[in-house]
Amino acid sequence: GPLEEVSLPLYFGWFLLSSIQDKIKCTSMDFLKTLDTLEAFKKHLIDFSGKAEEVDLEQYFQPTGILHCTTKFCNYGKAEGAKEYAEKQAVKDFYGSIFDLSLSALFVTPRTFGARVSLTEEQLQLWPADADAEKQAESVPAAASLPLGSRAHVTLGCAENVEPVQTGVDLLEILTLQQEGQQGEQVEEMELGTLTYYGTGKWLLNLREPISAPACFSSFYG
Ligand code: ACK
Repeated sequence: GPLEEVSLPLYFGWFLLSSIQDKIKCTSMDFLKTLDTLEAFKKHLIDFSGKAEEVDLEQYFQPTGILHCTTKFCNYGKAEGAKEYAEKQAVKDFYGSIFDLSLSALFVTPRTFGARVSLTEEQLQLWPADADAEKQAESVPAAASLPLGSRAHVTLGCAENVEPVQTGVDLLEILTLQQEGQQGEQVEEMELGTLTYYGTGKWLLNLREPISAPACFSSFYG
């Protein structure tokens, strides 16, 4: 009946606790502010504005709501593998549990701003192995050969008219370049870590100290 049809959420994921949300928002805004002032960034401004004009990155990226790391996008049951995922033993067992997520990098592209999440073995039990979330990113074919959980991220902001689903795609693109052996151009040692440029507006800051973020495994209905 209609009730069953809406019993699956829009997505499952880890929802960052509010105390750490504020800290991450501060850290990420500081990063954008600094990135904006770097000569190396200014040199590649055309990737962002189509012109060599200044952009205010803090304005450029719109916040996208509660900070979270999606494990499975279910689309209320319409997404492939949604029901199977919801019935996984690990999903039932860990529902409502608190985890420590490790945010290991920040990345910026002309479309999205996000944090890479490095999952532990335990956390990978909640990653959809069957539907293989990596392969859902059809626009990144080579991503299929990346390790499970490579797509794990927290969306921090999106450019105008860009959907949050793009953040994971952008991360996979960067990781695919790394896997193909592209070193990128190490442009700067920042306080937070090493900043690398991967071309066409793709920037990655590997955090010297990963940010440990407590998060609750749950679901979002909207
Ligand atoms: O930022 P996100 O991870 O990207 O969190 C949102 C959340 O689900 C609600 O929209 C993510 N999302 C949307 N569509 C998909 C999809 N097809 N595959 C994986 N994640 C998706 C989006």
